[in-house]
Formats: sequence, structure tokens, C-alpha cells
Amino acid sequence: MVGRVGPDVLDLTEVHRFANEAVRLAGTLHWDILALARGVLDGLRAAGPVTSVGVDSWAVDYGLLDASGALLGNPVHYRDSRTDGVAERLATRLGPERLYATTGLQQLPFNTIYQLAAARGTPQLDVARWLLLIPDLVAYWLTGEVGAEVTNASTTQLYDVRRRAWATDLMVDAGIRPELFPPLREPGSRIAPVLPALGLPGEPEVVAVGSHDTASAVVGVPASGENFAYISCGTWSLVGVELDAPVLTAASRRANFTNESGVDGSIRYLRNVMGLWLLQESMRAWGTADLPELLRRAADEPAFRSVVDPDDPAFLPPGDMPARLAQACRRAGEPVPTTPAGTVRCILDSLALAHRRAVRQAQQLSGRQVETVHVVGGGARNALLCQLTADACGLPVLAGPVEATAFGNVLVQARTAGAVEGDLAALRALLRETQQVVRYEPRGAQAAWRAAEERLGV
Ligand code: LRH
Repeated sequence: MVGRVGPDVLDLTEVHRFANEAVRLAGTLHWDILALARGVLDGLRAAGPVTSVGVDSWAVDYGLLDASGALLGNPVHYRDSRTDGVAERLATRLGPERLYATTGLQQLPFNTIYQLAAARGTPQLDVARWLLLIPDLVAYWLTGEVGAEVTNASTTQLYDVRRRAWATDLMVDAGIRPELFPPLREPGSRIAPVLPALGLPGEPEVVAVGSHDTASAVVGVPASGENFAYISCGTWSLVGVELDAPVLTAASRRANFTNESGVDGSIRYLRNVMGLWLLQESMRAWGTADLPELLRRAADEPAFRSVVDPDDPAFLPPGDMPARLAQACRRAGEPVPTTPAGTVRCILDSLALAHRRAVRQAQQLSGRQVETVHVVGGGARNALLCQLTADACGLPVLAGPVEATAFGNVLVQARTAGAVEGDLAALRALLRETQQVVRYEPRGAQAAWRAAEERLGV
């Protein structure tokens, strides 16, 4: 994406797009990191001369470098089964209360801490000099500089959310070498110009942004004031509010809410909901790419016929999703959907319910009042899901921009370049002036959603 940013200007142009496809090989699910690196370089060539470059990606995953800077193996996908059962064992040993008090992070089986515990004793980890999270790895290949950008570092469960520093004591107690982790860097800081050997047009500077995609997406939420919730809706639905300080209460820990670090010292207080992964994996199983047609037919299906808890860990790995959804319905005594349209309706009703639960809990646990729900990311295009989310939450939904992550990324770079000024509110004001959002008013009574929620027993 190439962004143009000025005091009254903000737009994005897509110059190159490439697939991110996992590869299962020798019993392990990997990222094809060199294909991604090639996509990045092709994209930067297609972009032509630009002022700066910012890198963001999904969280928690990493590559290991040896002392010469060479990559040790292909990064492992967070949906790989190597972490099965690891989180329970390690969290019990370290103490869930201590883990939460230090890191403020939700328990997800694939947090970096558990991936590293699963990799313990492997030759690659034993000889590694540096651990770089995915966007930091790409930035390293572009500049030759190692570092760890804080918004993504905060997703490792090895980062002290209050001190905004690596949690070295925790690393030691978890059997992880603290020396693996490079110095932290803040979004907006300059990393270095791209290496001349890459031959990229204009040799732009690489600038740290909210390198966790969700951190950039939250910058890209066109909200005014503070009484809003956001749903960064793509493969995952990240549902929460923006706070000044972490919420580290026992209730928050039990509800599995996370305190991820945001841009400008903010806290992204949110919950992971399984998201459109359920739909993407179903479509992969059906061998169909026609989402609009599926959604049209799902809209005609009766509401609430079958609901499931999208956060069921059974849905996490890749595989036959319609079969797993059917199984979950059977287990819960819900009617089993018999057509793709019925399955899609089940997914969307269930996601809307999960959005409702997370928005309500975020308010209760943080004390922040929510008047509007912003849906950003690919899910903002899904009119049925946006409407159902408005209905379920009993609140207006403002949908868009779809490319919130890219907007958040370029806005932080533009501020460093001096093209725009101000805090997150000022950056969001520019978004509101330049980008279209679609408003969905809540329809119907809350009672039907409450009843569906009770049926689910969550
Ligand atoms: C979304 C995301 C999310 C993480 C998950 C691993 O892309 O970064 O915030 O929890 O991927």
C-alpha cells in the first residue's frame, strides 16, 4: 500500500497484493517467509520512490537468527499443534496470577512464551542469537538492524505491560534466554534507511509503526472522543476499548481480556474472538470463493437457528470447519446446519453474539462507557455481520475503513516525517475527514440476543 498523507490529504493505493499461505511440511505448519519477503520487495519496487516504509503483521510468531544473521528454519505458524497442552503446564508452574500481573496478557495457547516452551531444547533455539517477531524480521532484512517494536512485543507474554520493558525475570523462570530479545523500539522511531544492496527506488527510511497489525488497525479507527469500542474484524475479531492504563484485576484475568500496548503509550484492552477464520476455513472446505452469493443466501436464513461459541479451541487449527461446526452444534443440542447458507448464518449469528459479549464485558471490566462500535478491517465490508453486530450490541455500528491497518501504519510514519502533527485524536480526525464509513442502526429487541446467549451458556 502506498499512502499519501498531508494536513488535508489521506489516501491509499494498492500497488501489489500477494497471498500468505501456510505450508504443512514434516508434521509442522510453517509460514512461507521467503515468499512473503519476495512479496514485500516486489511491492516496494512497484511502489516507486517513497519517503518511508513501515512494516506490520500478525502477532506472536517469530524467526530465529544465528550469530551471522542467517535465518534458522522457517517460522512456525501459531496454529501449529506444537503448543498443545503447553500453556496449561507452564502457566500452572509460573502462576496465572503472576503472569497476568506482569504481562496483562490473555491466555492464548500460541503466545510466544508457549511457542518457545514447546521449542525448548531444539538445536535451532539452542544456537539462536536473536529472536525477531515477524515484522521486526522483515525490518531487519530491509535495514540490517535488529530491534523489537513494543506493540508486537506486548503480545509475547514476555513483556512487562506497566514498566514497558522485557519481563526478564519471567523469561528466566520460563527457561527462556533473555539475551535472545533485542532492544525495544517505539512506534514512530526511525530504524534506518533500506540497505542499498536491495536496489529499492529512492532508498527510503524504514520507520517503526504499530508493527502489530491490530495496533495499527486501532490507530486507523475513525472514532471521535473516547466512548467507543472497536472490532478489528478479519481472520480474527479483536474486540475492545482503548485505555490509558492496563486493567489487571482478577475479574479481567478470568474473562481472558488482554492489555496489549498501543501506539503513543495507549492500552488496547480487548479480547480475541475467533473471527472470520470460521467463514474462511468453511469456504476453503467447500471450494468456493463467491462470498457475496453465500452472504445473500445466509441473509434469507432464519436467525438464531443454531449458535455456537466461536471461541471453542476446537476451531483454532486449520481443517474441515463445516464438520467441526456441525459437531459443536450437535454437542450443544443445536440444530445442525444442513446447507452452506445455514452454516454461514450460524457463523455470523455466533460471531455477532461473541461481539456483543466482548463489548459488554470490556465496558464492565474497564468502566469505559461505549456509545458506538467501530468495525474496521475486511469484516467492515460484510453488511450482514455489521448489521447483526449492531443488533446484538444494541448500539450503532460504524463500519470502515476496510484498510484501517494500512491507514494506521502510514499515519504513524507520516507523523515521523512531519507531514501531519498531533496525537491519536488528531490522526483520527484526518481519517474522519477523508474516509467514508457506513452506519448501521441497531434493530429489534435485545431479548432475542439474550435468549440466544443463554442457550449458549457462556
Ligand atoms: C490479528 C492478530 C491478532 C493476534 C493474532 C495472532 O492478525 O495479530 O491480534 O492475536 O493475529
